[in-house]
Amino acid sequence: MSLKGSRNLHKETSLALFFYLVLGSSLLFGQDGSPPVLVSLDFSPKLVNVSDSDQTVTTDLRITDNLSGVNQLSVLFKKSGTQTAVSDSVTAAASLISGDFQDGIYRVQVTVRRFSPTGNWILIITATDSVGNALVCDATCLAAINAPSTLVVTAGNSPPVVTNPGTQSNGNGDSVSLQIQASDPDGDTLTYSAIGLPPGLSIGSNSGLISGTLGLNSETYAVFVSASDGSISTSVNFQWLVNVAEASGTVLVANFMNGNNESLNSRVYLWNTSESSGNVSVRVFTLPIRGGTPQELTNTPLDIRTLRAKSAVNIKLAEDILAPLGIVLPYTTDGGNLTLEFTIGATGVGGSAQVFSSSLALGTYPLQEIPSTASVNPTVLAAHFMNGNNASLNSRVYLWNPSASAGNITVRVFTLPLSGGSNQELTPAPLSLGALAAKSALNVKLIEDILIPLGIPTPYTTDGGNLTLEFTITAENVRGIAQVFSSDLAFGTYPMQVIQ
Ligand SMILES: [Ca+2]
Ligand SMILES: [Ca+2]
Repeated sequence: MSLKGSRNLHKETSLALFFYLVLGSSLLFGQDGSPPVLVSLDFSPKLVNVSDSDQTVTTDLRITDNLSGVNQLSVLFKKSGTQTAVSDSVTAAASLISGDFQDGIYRVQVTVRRFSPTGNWILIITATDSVGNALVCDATCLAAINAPSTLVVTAGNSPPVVTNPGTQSNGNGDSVSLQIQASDPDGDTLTYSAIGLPPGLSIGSNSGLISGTLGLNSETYAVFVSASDGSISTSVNFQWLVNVAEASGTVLVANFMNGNNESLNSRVYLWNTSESSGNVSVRVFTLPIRGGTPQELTNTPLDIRTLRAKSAVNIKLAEDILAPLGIVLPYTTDGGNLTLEFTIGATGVGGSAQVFSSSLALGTYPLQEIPSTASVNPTVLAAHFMNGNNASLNSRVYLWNPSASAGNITVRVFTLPLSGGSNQELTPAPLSLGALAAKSALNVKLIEDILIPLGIPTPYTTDGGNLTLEFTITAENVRGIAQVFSSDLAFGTYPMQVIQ
């Protein structure tokens, strides 16, 4: 066979193969046995608020079908776990916006009615071709093509969500640009505001961008940033250190009320939250009643031990602290009350302390976290008394001034009405309680030191006898701690609070 003949034979074979494949496949696939295939999908919005009106959700999807083409298409959103659903079933012709029924882009809109149940609504797509082959695509199938499957239905106004940027640290003269990250679940437009920013910085009310150039002040600032949706605002607070090294020691304060007796097994549990180890030391202070002289019982901080990163230690008050300091037990001055200030000398530590006395429920308090870097001046401390304003209940507030300078204490007294009641201040002007020395504690009697001088008849019985007190300590860089105690009321005893 010639070369030419061989080439012709090859051409004929190829042609035969071509016809075989084309005709054969027509015969083989002459019946449409395949359901439509969902290629891609998206819907918008992903969250609807049904408080005020019906809400429309628009779904765009691309579907292919071999051979007969898409005929019917249904988009259904169903509240998970219920029968509640909204859907729109349309003919493909009505919703085809581009392409054809074998490869087309479709748009389907559903209406979520006002007052619909809130929660997550799951999307289900069904599509049928012209001969009845059906596709059903739910969350699993949608996930397989990276398509969304959950519609969030909400009602009412949700507050903005603001991400706390955490402690900021800059040098003098730095140029600053910090974007506050916030969003609103309802899609409301947010406006931003800030208080306490270091001089030179400001926040864009529409952008949430904090920018500017820092001055030469070396200080720690307590910054409060708020984002408002027009009716509700959400705030975050963080510290801004300008030319100040981050705190290397955390200060934790614990009060012992008559719990310094060895038999009471009084302890402090400390937790080092840092990733680095730190040296634990303690200073011991008296806790005198008003008029008494507060003083420190340690000449220098007492070293206790090194605390490893992410570690806890169980410190015995009598054996580990008071005995080594030569303090005779039990300590009976000032009603036997003591305040202890622990410092963990680790990097970037935020610590926790818990006080425990085995025989005294009132000696047990929840974990406390008290930042050592302080900047707010003055400090406001709030304390609540529930029916604890009777003289026989021996109600008191223990105050601690952690500042290195003395501060004047004032108090304002407010009612604590039930919801619906009107609240009011019972003090015509803040009542002065005198000065609190640096690093000192004070035991303030509610009845004798506050209510009687204010001329408030006791026991106070309006509003169920409940009162709120706001203490202010005017001192440098103070952060304060208040603890409420009523001897006969377990519920009158509260942990120390740190309130910036
Ligand atoms: Ca088909
Ligand atoms: Ca909102």
